[in-house]
Amino acid sequence: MPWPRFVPRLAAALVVAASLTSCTASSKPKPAPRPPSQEPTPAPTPAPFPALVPLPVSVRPGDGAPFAVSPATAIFVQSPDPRAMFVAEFLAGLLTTVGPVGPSVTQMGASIPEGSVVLSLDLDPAAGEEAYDLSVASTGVSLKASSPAGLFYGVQTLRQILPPILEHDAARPRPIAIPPVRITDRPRFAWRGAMLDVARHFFGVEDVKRYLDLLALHKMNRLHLHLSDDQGWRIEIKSWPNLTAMGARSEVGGTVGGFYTQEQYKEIVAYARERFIDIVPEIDMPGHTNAALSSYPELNCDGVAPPPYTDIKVGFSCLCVSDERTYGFIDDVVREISALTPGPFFHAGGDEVKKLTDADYAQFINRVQDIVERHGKRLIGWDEVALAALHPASVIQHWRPGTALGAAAAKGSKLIMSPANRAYLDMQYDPASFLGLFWAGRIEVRDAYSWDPATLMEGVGEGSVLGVEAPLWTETLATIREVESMAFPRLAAIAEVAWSPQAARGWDDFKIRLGGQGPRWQAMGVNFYRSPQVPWRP
Ligand code: IFG
Repeated sequence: MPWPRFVPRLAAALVVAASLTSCTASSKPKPAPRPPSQEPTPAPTPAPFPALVPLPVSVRPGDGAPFAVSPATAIFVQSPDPRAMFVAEFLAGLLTTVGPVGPSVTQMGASIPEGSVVLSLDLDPAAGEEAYDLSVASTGVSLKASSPAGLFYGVQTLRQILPPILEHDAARPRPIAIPPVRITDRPRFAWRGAMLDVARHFFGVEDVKRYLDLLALHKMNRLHLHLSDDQGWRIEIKSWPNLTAMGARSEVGGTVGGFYTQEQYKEIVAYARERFIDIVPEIDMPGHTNAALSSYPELNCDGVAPPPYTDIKVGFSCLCVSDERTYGFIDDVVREISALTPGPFFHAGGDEVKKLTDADYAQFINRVQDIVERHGKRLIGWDEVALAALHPASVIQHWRPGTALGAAAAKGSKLIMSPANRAYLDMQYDPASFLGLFWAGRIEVRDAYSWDPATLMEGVGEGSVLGVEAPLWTETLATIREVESMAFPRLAAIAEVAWSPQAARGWDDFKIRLGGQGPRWQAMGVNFYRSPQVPWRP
């Protein structure tokens, strides 16, 4: 059946039809039917405004007719920046209304007809680097930002206003009507991150890209890849080939592991950067190193390489910190990975070291800090690194509930907050869960949502907090669908903790908006946990 030629009034009719309330029978006699010309047009009661997560700073629904997207709709991006063009193309892909051809996209258009979508970078920079200003009216859509990243986040918000069915590649509705609204927004924290442990179980490039897509939808901008541990070394190091030739052969449970060639790692980095996400590589040291130690005898103090390890204990492995060859190894690894990583950070791990004195541990971290900085990166470490003489540029990632880091903050260290009893997505939801662990306690969605990173820890206020990150350790997770079932819906909660103003956040409102994400996640095929705490919209 040929689709009806799309006309704006059809969109208006759709909105009105969708909002008509059904008349209820009343005891009063029915008034005599009036001639059609006098039938009052029912005032359209606006449907509840689409559910937005994370909550923007300001959302003011407009009045008047919606913006009607049609095959004639054109997108203009009034900046020569190629990254702004990527955002426009990304939006065009979402707004495809007729077959495989989406709206036209013009960069630096000379004349812009009414009824267009206009992206521009002329928002006052004082609004914030990742801020955006979105205005939808029947006459057109305007999205302003002070950086391409801001444009991208404005498009993610617009995406959540669009019908979820648009996420289906195959089905495209006709027509699309976008309700009028004015949204001004900016993130609370600069670091809005997730960590994926690809060492315990290996996840290939396509799985990582899938995870990046889901992070991008929620305005998150950091993906920390845990690239090495006792069970596996997951990135090619050309100067130490056995790290992957031997150290990547297995994973937890003894199944086949895997690794990223440097070309594949660059592919992940590029895909992430297009979506304004920095990849943060982690080589965990001096502990969590059995995969490296089993690949090179000379990295072991006794010169004997231990066997590969496929169980899930921690703390038993340690590089030989008293042997200079270890620092040559670390220098090669940091050099090669840093050269492939445009982002400013290198994560050196530092967690769960049971084989060293505090003094030897601190001395080791101090040397690694120098190596990382020599290769142009800023060190990040799990919160044990606070024992070392950290430079102000180095970042502490808080993970152990109860750790006191106020003194480090007072000395100028910045923190990423990843409290294991709030943000560890490998923690089970409840005792009925069969995936995940529970050493830090069980975390339901409300637990992941109801905390403030700036008041969590004594002496660590807003100014000391770079932001929030949700680690997902994969001892018990072997597939991306299992990862999704642990990550969602809690990652959306963490995304709001990281983005939205604390004073505007509340569980009773959030759970409704979170429930509203269900249809979109279903359209995207996300294997999300239907938490009983959330009123999931069908
Ligand atoms: N702690 C270990 C991880 C992982 C985790 C599982 C950190 C920093 C427990 N270290 O979290 O390697 O085993 O929940």
